[in-house]
Amino acid sequence: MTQTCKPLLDVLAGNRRATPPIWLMRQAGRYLPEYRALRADAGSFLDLCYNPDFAVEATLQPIKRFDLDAAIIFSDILVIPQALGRELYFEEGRGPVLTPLTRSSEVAALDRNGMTDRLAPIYQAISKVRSILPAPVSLIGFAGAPWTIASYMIEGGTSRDHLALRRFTYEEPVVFDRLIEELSEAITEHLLAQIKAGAEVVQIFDTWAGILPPAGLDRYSLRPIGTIAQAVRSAAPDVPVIAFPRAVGSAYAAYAAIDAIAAVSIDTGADPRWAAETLQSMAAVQGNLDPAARIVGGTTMDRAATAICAALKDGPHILNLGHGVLPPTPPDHVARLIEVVRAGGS
Ligand code: 1CP
Repeated sequence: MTQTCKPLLDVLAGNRRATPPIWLMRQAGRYLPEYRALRADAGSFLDLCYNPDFAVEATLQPIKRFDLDAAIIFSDILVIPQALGRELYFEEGRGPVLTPLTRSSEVAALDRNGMTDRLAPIYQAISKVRSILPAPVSLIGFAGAPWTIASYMIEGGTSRDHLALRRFTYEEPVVFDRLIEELSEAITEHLLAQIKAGAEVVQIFDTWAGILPPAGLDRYSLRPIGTIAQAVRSAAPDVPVIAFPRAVGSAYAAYAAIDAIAAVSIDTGADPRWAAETLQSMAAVQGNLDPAARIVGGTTMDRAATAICAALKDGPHILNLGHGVLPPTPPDHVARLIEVVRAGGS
């Protein structure tokens, strides 16, 4: 059935549209003055995430301003380790800080009991957003992938070389497998709770997949994401799963080949013509405008967006960025991007 009233769901069902649906990773956030004001009211980033009224407002801000096809619930991938009992806070100018996980006893101590109770404010925010979103706009829930969440847990925050994480996989393979398994269960539970609350699509962010060697990619990214997507499909067959294994090059094809994955989100470095030829027969393709071109705007942005849409026009395509919106993005450029893409249809 063609769901023309919800363009994103239509494309995720495998249909091509004259103009692609549009949403942007990190479409809520610091580049919006109204977000900065809300963030100041909330006090901290985590207060924004865990107060349903604030989270609803942050989710809706980009929808009120721009003609987007989807809202993504305002939250973070790091709520899972926190809900499993790890310490988390956000430091101004530095990003997330977690107590680094180093021992097998700390993996054994991760506690999934009560996790969804601790994350209940997120589900409340989802139900509220769903009840007020305009009918054509789809609501996206999300989670980090096990590998990317494990990265923050082991490194204790953002890392340049991920050496502690990479060493851990070789030095403690059994413990690491256990961690990936535990996170996979937690992620599945969190995604299903978001779906129950009203999420119509879910996206799995594997931001750091691209640092894995081939055997590790298969073991720690592709397989766990496949297992999670399959579990979501079994419990909620109508809810499509988008996978974003960032910077995995030709391995995107292996994700697109997974039946339970409806779309693959490609990063800035992937060639959209290659994606059209290789991926689009297996899955919808989401992407992949360079966030820097979006900051520059003008004809640079217009040309980049038009080229991506042209390359992917013969199959299911969702226009998005290759990675998240960067704080210096002028909001006007977002409005212009949407206008250019919507005008390009044939
Ligand atoms: O106000 C602030 O300072 C908070 C900045 C911020 C925001 C707006 C963080 C901290 N998280 C978010 C929201 C967020 N994070 C969303 C919301 C929905 C949206 O509008 O898209 C989503 C989907 C995320 C996902 C996320 N968080 C990822 C995966 C996607 C990606 O960008 O690669 C990752 C890796 C995180 C961790 C995280 N959260 C925040 C920071 C600063 C970071 C670290 C990023 C890094 O290590 O580079």
